[in-house]
Amino acid sequence: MFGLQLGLRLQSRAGAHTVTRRSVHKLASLHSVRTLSQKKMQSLLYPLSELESYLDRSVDRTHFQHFKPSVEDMAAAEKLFCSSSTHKIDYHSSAERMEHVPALKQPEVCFIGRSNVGKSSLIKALFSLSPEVEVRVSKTPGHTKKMNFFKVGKAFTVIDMPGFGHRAPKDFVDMVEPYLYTRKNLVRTFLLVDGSVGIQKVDMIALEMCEETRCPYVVVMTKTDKCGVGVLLTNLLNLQRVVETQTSSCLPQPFLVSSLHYGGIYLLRCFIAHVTGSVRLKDTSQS
Ligand SMILES: Nc1nc2c(ncn2[C@@H]2O[C@H](COP(=O)(O)OP(=O)(O)OP(=O)(O)O)[C@@H](O)[C@H]2O)c(=O)[nH]1
Ligand SMILES: [Mg+2]
Repeated sequence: MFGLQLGLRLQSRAGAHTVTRRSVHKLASLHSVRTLSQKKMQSLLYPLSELESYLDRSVDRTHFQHFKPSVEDMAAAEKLFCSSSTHKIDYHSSAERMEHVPALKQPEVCFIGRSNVGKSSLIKALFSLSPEVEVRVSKTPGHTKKMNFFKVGKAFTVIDMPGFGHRAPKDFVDMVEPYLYTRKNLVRTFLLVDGSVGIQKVDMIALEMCEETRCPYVVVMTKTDKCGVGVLLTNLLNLQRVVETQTSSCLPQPFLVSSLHYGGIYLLRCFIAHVTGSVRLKDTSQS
């Protein structure tokens, strides 16, 4: 296995990913995470750092550290994801064509990926502190049929895209490509890859499309709770090698998330707040 060739030092396959179902729903906020043991807290807040401990010393960790804000920075970012009377988080509209896309001026971030990879679930987890925001998820691939726009106050807009691949809407390309190529206020695209199965051929096509747009994008590995540490590390190192050798606009650090257990959600909230210019990080070395 690729991970093993790189000196992967496997310890326990269980460990950090064991959070009971009953306790999971309480973990939406940083406040609740702070009540956990140091080890559990680390694994939820900084999933990459937690995985690092399984790697042999010889493995280059440079790309594990590009974005590592403090817990205080994450707490500042979290406030943006809490809806209030002065800061409303809400579904705004849906679009099937570029001409239906709303004329919003705020910075935008969009989520793309294979159907069923967990795009809508990830957005739902990001908005879990505002449960009144309705984001529809489904076991059936091809569920999200339109580009769905969610406004986060006056700060930024989040777009849930239909998936590509299996059961994708027929007009997927006509719908999504023009948006990615021409949307002026799009500040980041998040390309989701299933962390439990690793990067697939169809993900590579999406990666190439992201490269062609020349807009900055980030790879997010989803469903990290669905596999053991060994599989996850193998898939992660494989993905990092692809990003390193075949991309120029992609952030070298992938994000790891579990929308079920909230792993990595706090870090991703902070990254979105940062790239949309909604929070200023205290440690200015983060970029
Ligand atoms: N275990 C686990 N399951 C997840 C996670 N994220 C999503 N799922 C499941 O994956 C399935 C698909 O999730 P969605 O969020 O609807 O996927 P999508 O990418 O929006 O799919 P389309 O809209 O069809 O393109 C659902 O059954 C989710 O419950 C995760 O982090 N962990
Ligand atoms: Mg969806």
